[in-house]
Amino acid sequence: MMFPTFALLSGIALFCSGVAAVTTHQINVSNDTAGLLFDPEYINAYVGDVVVFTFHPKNHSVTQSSFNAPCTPLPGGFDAGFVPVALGTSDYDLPTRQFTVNDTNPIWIHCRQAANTAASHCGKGMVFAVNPGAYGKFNSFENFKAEALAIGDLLTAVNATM
Ligand SMILES: [Cu+2]
Repeated sequence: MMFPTFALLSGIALFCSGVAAVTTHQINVSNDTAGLLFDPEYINAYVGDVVVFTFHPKNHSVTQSSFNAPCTPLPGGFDAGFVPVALGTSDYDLPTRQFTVNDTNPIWIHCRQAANTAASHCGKGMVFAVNPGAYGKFNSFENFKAEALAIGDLLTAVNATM
């Protein structure tokens, strides 16, 4: 009588260990004070995890770019488009967009509002990443954001001379 019970229990254990837990990551796009930021700025995620973006006022995008060109949309990449949100919108009514992580490669994201102008949100550091390189690696989130800010500085300088 003991053997069937044992077999059943071990079968349950195998089932549990074989199912990867899917995590849902909640990301704020801007905040209550209209900050040009993603919160958190980056996450580490597994294949199958879902990344949900909640849009705060005023008007932002979640647009995939690349490490080498943080503020340029990646051809064929993920792009939520612009999601305008009225000031004063209740937290319960904030719109969301989401995507599923398909591999463990870094995913680089920016807001393309006011692209290529001195007001570029990306150029002011509104960038986000999934699975960036670790701190100190060439492809760290810190280096990605620094490059976005450098692009912003350049756009501001160009604007000042026109
Ligand atoms: Cu923005």
